[in-house]
Order: sequence, then structure tokens, then C-alpha cells
Amino acid sequence: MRINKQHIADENKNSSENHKDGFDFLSHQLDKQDKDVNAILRKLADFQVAIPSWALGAGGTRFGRFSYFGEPSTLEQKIDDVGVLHALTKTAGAISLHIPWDIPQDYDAIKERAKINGLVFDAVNSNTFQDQKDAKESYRFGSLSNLNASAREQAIQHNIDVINIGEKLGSKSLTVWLADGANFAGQRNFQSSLIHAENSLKSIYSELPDDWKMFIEYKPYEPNFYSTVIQDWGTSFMLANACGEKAYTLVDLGHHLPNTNIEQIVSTLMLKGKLGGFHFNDSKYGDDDSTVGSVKPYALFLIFNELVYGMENNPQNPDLAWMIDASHNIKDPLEDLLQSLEAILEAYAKALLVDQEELKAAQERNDVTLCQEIMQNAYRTDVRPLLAQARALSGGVINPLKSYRSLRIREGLIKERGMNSVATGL
Ligand code: AFD
Ligand code: MN
Ligand code: MN
Repeated sequence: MRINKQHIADENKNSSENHKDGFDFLSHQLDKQDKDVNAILRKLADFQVAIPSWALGAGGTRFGRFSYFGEPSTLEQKIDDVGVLHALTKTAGAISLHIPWDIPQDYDAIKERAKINGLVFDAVNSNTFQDQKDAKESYRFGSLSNLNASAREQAIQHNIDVINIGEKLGSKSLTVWLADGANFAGQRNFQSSLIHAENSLKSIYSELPDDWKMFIEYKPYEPNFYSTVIQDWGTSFMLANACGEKAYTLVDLGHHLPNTNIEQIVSTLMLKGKLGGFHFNDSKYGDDDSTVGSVKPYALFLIFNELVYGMENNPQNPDLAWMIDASHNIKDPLEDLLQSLEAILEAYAKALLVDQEELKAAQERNDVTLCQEIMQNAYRTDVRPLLAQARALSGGVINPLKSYRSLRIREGLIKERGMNSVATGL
């Protein structure tokens, strides 16, 4: 089902009166605080978040997987699903593919499909955490850090193949996430694992096209439960530096131990010009498990405050690649992604409201109370009318979730694909 201009216009007609009241009130308040509402609206409208092809079906755990009805079972259908998100929000203008789950059969047709939906191809993701059918070597004991040179070479070659696929689609970056590590103490020598991982990453990097970037994710645990080769931002940063200027660290919100100060990591990486990408999700215990902003919305705001500061003050850091990296077990994945997009834009808008000059002055006076007040005043502002206004001005709907339901999108997808379609991926 494709959402057209008429659908959007009809939807907005129903919500426009309420929205206008809310927006007029808020913009009046912000005017009085000397905020440039139009500049904020432009920034919100420009902000594009990539949707990963693996977030469009239901995830699962080792205990089981409950498919969601009408899931996309082909790459074409996944592109259409992101097209729905983008038509409603005008914020999801890119798709990030996972290889080999999403290898295009017909490149021209896939590119055309993306174009019709207003999408570009974001970073391509390699997969050396699962054994592939007919593969010569197994990743049971690691991929880029495997002790067996032939397994390492296979994993390196896979990443090069992924770059080649991405080039045909117009992608400009490769994201590497390594599952490598150890399940048991004493299983592996930490130093040799790291040396192998570094050399393998350098081999991949040497094949990276000039105008590409390589993003290196880190993660403290899972699927290995004793140690992970690239366990934290420091290790990723070190490896990115070892590779060269086109290699960057990627921060995934779900890849931190409890209480890690992620905003400080963001700030440090941007100061050093090495934050390349960002994966949004939220978590209580594990990885990718909750909707963005649903558990720790204030932490998300503090992270955005550093991102905004870095975007304004760190020209040494490149434009960031934003992506939602989520995997949900029971919700309608598209509804979940709509909620995530809203939470991201909300945190961004609030961070844009922080008065940086006032904050700096309060910090210089060591007025700790005022510093906290400045942050919390911004955070406590209900910015949702700004988001709705930015969307409506860009041709999206005022209330995406409400419209998703009233346009009966999921019902349409079930009719098209059936109740029991299954998305490829994990
Ligand atoms: C897993 C990893 C990581 C990665 C994604 C795609 O934890 O976040 O980005 O798979 O490979 O979620
Ligand atoms: Mn990730
Ligand atoms: Mn993850």
C-alpha cells in the first residue's frame, strides 16, 4: 500500500485545528525566549534517520520468535515498509541493508523501488556472526579475529563483497559489528585476538572506496558472554585510528553496561573527530530491546545535547549517520519505528532548545543549580507541536501513529502478504 498526497491531506485536515492551537501556543512561548522557531523547524525537517532492513519484522530470542502479521519477506517489501514510514514522517529517508540477508537480485529494480519511495541507501552492514550455507569456514570461533587465517580471509572477503554491493546501490559506508569474543575465561588470548581483528580491519579498510567511511561498532557482551574483542568505545576508537581517517567509531545505545555515561563518550569522540555513526534504541537489560526513549528519555536528551553541541562546535567531526537499530518481539514493528522516530526528534528538538550561551555562563560561574535548571527547562518543554509542524511543512502527517492506524496500513499489508509472512534476518 502506497500513501499518496490525498491520504496525507485528508489526515491533516482532521488534526489541523488541535495542532494549530498547540503550535501557536508553543511558538509564542519560544518567541518570548528569543528562540528562532523557523531555524528549529528547518533542522527538524532536515534530520533523516535510516531504518535497518532487519527492524521491519519481529525479532526474537533464543527461546523463540513470534512473527508479526504481514511482515515483509522480500527486499522490495522491506523498502516499501520504510516508504510507509517516510511518507508519514518525512524523517525516514534511508534504508540500511544487511548482507547476505538482503542481497538485491535486480539492482536497477531495487534502486527504482527505493527512488519511488523517496529513499536512499545508507550504510551497508556485513554479517560474520552467522555461518552461511556452503561457506568453507565456520565463524564458531570468530571471524576477523579467528585463529585460523582462512576463516579470517573469508570474513575479510565478505566485507569487501558487501562494499561492492553497497557501491552498486549508492551507499557510502560500511558498518562492521563483530560478534567475536570468548564464552569462557581462558578460551582466547586477548592480545592475539585484538591483533588479528586490527589486521583484518586494515585489510578491509584498504579496499574502501575514497568517498566511503567505515564504522566500527563496539559491544561489551552477547553473543559471547565472557569477553568481546571490540568491547568498548576505546577499543573501537583505537582500531579506527589504526585503520585511518575514513574509519570511525559507531555508538549503539544498546551496547553499554548499565550506567555508562554515553553522553560523555559522544562528546569525547566528537572532539576527536571520530564519531561516525549512531544507532538508536533503548534498553533496560540487553541490546536493541526497547523502543527509543521508552526507558531512559532524559539520558537520550543528554546524549542529544552533546550531539547538538558537537555538530555546532566540532567541524573536525563529519556529518553523522543516524540509524535506528532495534529488534522488537511483540509490537507491530512499523508502529514501534514510528514511536522511535518521534522520540529521536523529540530529544533533538529539546536539545536545540538548550541555551548554550546561558549554560556556558552558568558553568563558568559554577552555578550548579542554574546549570541543571537550564537543562531541565529545555527537557520539560513539550516540543511535540514543533515536530508535527516540521512534518506537515515537509509533506508528512501531523500525527503519524494515529494516521498509520486510521489508514489501516497493517491491515493492507496483511491483505497483500498474508498473516504468516516471515521477514528474513535473525
Ligand atoms: C546486532 C548488533 C549490532 C549490529 C546489528 C546489525 O548488536 O547492533 O548493528 O546486529 O549487525 O544488533
Ligand atoms: Mn547496532
Ligand atoms: Mn545492537
